[in-house]
Amino acid sequence: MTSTVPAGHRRETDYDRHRLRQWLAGEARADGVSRRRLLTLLAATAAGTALGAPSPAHAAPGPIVKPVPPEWFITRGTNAETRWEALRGTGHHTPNERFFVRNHTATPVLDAQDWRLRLWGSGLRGAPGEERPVEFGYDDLRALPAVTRTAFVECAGNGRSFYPTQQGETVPGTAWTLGAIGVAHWRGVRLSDVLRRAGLSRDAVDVQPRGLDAEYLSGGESLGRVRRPLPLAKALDDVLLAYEMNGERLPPDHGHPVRVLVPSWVGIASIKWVGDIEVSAQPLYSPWNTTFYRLFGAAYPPGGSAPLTRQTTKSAFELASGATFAAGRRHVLRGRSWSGAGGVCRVDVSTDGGATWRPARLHDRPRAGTWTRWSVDWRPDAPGAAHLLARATDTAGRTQPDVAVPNEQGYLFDAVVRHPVTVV
Ligand SMILES: Nc1nc2c(c(=O)[nH]1)N[C@H]1C(S)=C(S)[C@@H](COP(=O)(O)O)O[C@H]1N2
Ligand SMILES: [Mo]
Repeated sequence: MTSTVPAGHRRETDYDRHRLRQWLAGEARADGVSRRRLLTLLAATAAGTALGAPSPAHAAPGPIVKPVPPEWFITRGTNAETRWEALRGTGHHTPNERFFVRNHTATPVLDAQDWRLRLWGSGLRGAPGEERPVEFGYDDLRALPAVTRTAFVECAGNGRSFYPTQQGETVPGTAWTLGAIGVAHWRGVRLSDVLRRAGLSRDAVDVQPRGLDAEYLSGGESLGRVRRPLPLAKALDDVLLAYEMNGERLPPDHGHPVRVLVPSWVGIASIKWVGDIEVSAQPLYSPWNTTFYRLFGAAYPPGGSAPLTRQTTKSAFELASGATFAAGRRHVLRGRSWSGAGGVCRVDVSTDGGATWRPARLHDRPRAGTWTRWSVDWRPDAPGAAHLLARATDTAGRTQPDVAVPNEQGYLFDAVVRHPVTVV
């Protein structure tokens, strides 16, 4: 299938502007933007081509603070993708040094002692218009009951490059292979504890955390600081405000001093460097749940799907693309599979391009929100090119398909990936 993006919108900035208009139209209908404000924003967008220069806030030394050596990472603009071969032998949790980074702009370096988290909005108790904001410092959070959880953070665009390479579909955005995921052991406080202490009203429906990183420019237009609404039901369920990652203070690139951690959901929900949380008695909208992180395309309603929530199911080999294997020897192929709908409880592997399949040995108990490691033996007999495939099934009964249903922005690729290798 070809992209349904109109031909005039193929350039990314045009495309973003097109989407911004759709977003504004949708939000206007949803009563969020007055007609006058809408016209002002559209006029600014039309003039937006002149606004390409980065603002001083974007002029940091680099978008990422930690070293991103080429043996561990593929850098992609302001982002760094983890190489799957760099996960070999790393255990269940991804070391912080090797964890992928997805930055809309650049990592801000913040001091925990100066940091404040402000909760505000119509979903807090108080007379209408007089809801009082509540602030927490870093030490206030550390004094609350601590909880820990193993969970992945995975970008909704992980696997995007396989839409073009396996399915012939053109999609804009970062061309991730499968390395926009990492699993960590997080420590922090429950968002529900903080919301209750702030005085949650019975009318609250949405909460919207916002990052302290710079405003995000798209097509020359500022979309404001990165923020995305969470329905209250999820916010009260298993969401953390995390201050530790794998037993260390949260590193700058992953949200120091505090990030939101939304288990099993698309990575954009896990707002880094959180500075404030709007608690609202009305549904909230931001470009990150309207323009972006919805599915648009032939298979979806004209206004797009509902905002993305859970991740799909994927599998990856702990191998470089094009890895070589000696013919006539026994090799152990290792990989990991994960899903946003439950633990992965079955993985089938093919070493002959999908002709025959056999079950892999699983090395983790299937658990929701994290991956299952697996292995199979392989003794290739003839030299030549080959494709390795892995197909996961989760405890909710979902199995990876052969083809992913396409969407214009290339989110949620879930099909079985063909991993090229060479037998020598
Ligand atoms: N404030 C802020 N939070 C953010 C982002 C961002 O750019 N700014 N990127 C989001 C996206 S798209 C993803 S996939 C994850 C990536 O988390 P990581 O960089 O710790 O791997 O963070 C999310 N939280
Ligand atoms: Mo992401």
